Amino acid sequence: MMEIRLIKGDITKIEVDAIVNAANTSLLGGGGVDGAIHRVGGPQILEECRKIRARQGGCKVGEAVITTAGNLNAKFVIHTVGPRWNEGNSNEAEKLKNCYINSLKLASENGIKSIAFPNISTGIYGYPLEEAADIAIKTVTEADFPEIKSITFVCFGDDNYRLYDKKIKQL
Ligand code: AR6
Repeated sequence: MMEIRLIKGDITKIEVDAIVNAANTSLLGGGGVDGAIHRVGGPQILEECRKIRARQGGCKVGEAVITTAGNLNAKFVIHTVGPRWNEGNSNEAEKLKNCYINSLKLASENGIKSIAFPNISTGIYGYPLEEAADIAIKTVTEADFPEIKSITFVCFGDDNYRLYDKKIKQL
């Protein structure tokens, strides 16, 4: 039985096997949650991201890669790249769904039992909060990865927290 949890706050503080990063295709860091993860996690994460870049040239939108987690409480960071909101004209919903599925798939392949997601694409990438929340919750509840026992949504802002709280209670 998979548990769905909701926490308001900073994902770098969460104690789970893996936290997910809302990265960009370069994997070289940025602002928002990506900036926070690299800042708290330390240089080891970026070093591993550079190796992945050398091997496969970054990460495409909707895909995910995994590194260790440096100084974070988590054991791994799963870096996924959300879509930039383009008024719904660029297949954003499918791409956002793929972020959650591919992150869970990678987690499952790496023996991860607990994972925490930020609200991918809803910051700098401008995805409308309600649509993004619907996709995130529907995708993880319908996903079938029996080894993953716990999925935590970590909401940084009040608006996202309230939305998730309402929607998760309706499940
Ligand atoms: N913990 C949890 N959630 C956070 C944190 C944190 N410490 N900080 C911000 N958020 P964003 P995106 C929330 O902008 O929209 C970067 O430059 C934030 O409130 O981090 O996918 C990357 O390198 C929002 O709800 O990611 C990319 O270039 C959510 O995390 C670009 O931003 C996502 O906001 C990706 O944009």
